[in-house]
Amino acid sequence: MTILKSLLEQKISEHRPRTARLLGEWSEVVVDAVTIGQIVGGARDIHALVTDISYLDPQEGIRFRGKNIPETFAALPKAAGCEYPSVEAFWFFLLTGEVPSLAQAREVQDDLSRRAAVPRYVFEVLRAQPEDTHPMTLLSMAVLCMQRESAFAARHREVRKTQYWELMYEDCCDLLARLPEIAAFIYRLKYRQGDIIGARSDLDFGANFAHMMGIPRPYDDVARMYFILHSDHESGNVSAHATHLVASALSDAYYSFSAGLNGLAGPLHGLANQEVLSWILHFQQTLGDTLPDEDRVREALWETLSAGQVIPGYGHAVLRRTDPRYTAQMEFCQRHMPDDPLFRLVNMIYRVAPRVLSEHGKTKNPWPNVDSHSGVVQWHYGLREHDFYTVLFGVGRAIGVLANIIWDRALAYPIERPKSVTTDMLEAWGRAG
Ligand code: AMX
Repeated sequence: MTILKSLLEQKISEHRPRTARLLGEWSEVVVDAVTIGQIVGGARDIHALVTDISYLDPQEGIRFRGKNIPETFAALPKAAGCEYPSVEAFWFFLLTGEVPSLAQAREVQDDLSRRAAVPRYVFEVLRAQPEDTHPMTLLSMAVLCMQRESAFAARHREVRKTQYWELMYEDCCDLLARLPEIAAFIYRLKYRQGDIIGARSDLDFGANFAHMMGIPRPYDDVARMYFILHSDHESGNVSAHATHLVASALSDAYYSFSAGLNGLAGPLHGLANQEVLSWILHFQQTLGDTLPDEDRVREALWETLSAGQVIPGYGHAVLRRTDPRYTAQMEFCQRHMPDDPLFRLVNMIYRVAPRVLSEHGKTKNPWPNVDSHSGVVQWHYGLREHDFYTVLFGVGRAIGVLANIIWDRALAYPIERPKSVTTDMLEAWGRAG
């Protein structure tokens, strides 16, 4: 058994009594009240889910296992010559809450490498799709068609409920390990005339992805940074919640993650990074190469708002400050590409947009989210096909949501089934005050 799996087993057995106590002693303790506004308004802010993988503070942003983004990057081990920790080190950290040594991260890398071979039929399924199929549809399809490989689906009836997590763990590791090759295949099939670059088993997750994309250094570090930043944002966002919801029916990791990807493909969620870039490029085209002044940016923002559109990359359902995932990418750009014209334009928009959105007066959060920066970095390193950007988000998101569903099975969380009511009922409660 790997060190990761045996440590995870230990952590799970230490954690189980805590869940048992919550259910046994404190089950009836009231945590939250629910208003009509929340019932009609997308369950916003209702405290109704539990996860220990990450927590999103509205002011401070995300913490992974208690560490904010700079602390996470500083704490996790980095291989020689790398600016960012490996995805493998981060996977170990998300699953166990412990910072691995470089050797432990390397063991995860070897384990994932052994699992990484993508079945041939996946490529055949992808090649058979019409040329204009969206890359997110291809990614979700690739994940879904591997469902026949699921160890959980095949064997969960043969084991005790307390062992379900082990089968889920096997599926999640297999699935995660295959994603870089599947994503890079989709990219090169669609945008590089099918000129596929084979995987290398000696490289870590980020470096292997960069290699298969055909993009030189420092894109390996861009990939590591990007996947870690996009991994998890607690449990209520659409992709995490959809994955958890589907898994709660004892559906396996393939069914569950494919569902999460379908949610990520929505323009109000993951697809926003594609939309941001289209919006900025359109804006740049109308202005030419020169950096516009603040008045011109303000005018363009108002044009979008007056047309009844949202400013993509701004606003958030939970956050009420600049997203630290935005800041982390901005800092990367300051170090590696300070003079990039698109980066300078994004900075200019950042100076103006929060004030415009505040004057517009609708959004509860006028500050940028992660998506308003991610496309700029990708564009700079030559990845200019922006309908691919949500695939990158999806590969990163897998790390968080798959860690979550392993723990869901370990703690035997039941099938999710909130109660719905009718409009008549709400009106009656409304009238009664
Ligand atoms: N531009 C213009 N209007 C905005 C806005 C923006 N960026 N963000 C929110 N609003 C509007 C909403 O459309 C809503 O208007 P309505 O009352 O007419 O329907 C009003 O402000 C109140 O919305 P909110 O409570 O502040 O936000 P929300 O929780 O309902 O939605 C989000 C959050 C992210 C969907 C929204 O801010 C948005 O559409 N942003 C642009 C798209 C985007 O960047 N999405 C990516 C989010 C991060 C991610 O998941 N990857």
